[in-house]
Amino acid sequence: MALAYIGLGSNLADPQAQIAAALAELEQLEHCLLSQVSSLYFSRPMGPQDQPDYMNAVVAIETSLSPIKLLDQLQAIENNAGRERKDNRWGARILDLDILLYDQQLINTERLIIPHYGLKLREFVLLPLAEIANELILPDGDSVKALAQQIEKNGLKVHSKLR
Ligand code: ROI
Repeated sequence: MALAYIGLGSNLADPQAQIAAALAELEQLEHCLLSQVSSLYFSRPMGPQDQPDYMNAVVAIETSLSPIKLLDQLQAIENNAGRERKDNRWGARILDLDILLYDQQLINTERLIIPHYGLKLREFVLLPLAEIANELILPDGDSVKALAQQIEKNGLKVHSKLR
């Protein structure tokens, strides 16, 4: 089994309900065990500011799925939520599920880059990750705890418990 960390984000169509529904779907995934769930965080948009605020969370999943099979499953959940795959990389989204880490693997392909490029730069990823994996060391040797202590909070707030 591998240990993967997944980032969840939403800023459309009742973000809190979207994250809760995604969590329920992650719990049902075959060959996956949802092992940890962060709090739900309220966060200001990174990128264009003319979009609603976000809800974000991070979960840990033990899985026997390969990274690409896991990605397929996550994209199916995004599509079920009504996510449109158009060119809106920096725009509002109903549901975003990103593989942040997959064990200590480094993956750099057209479909998948792991560790996720935003991991160390985004408070709404790093702080929920630190909540559930404060002792984690990234593949490049950086400590999640130290990175989380240093990053600008940018108005990030714990909104509620998910578990
Ligand atoms: N901003 C926040 N706060 N949370 C996100 O999940 C998020 N996702 C994105 C962009 C548009 C970069 N901004 C975000 O994809």
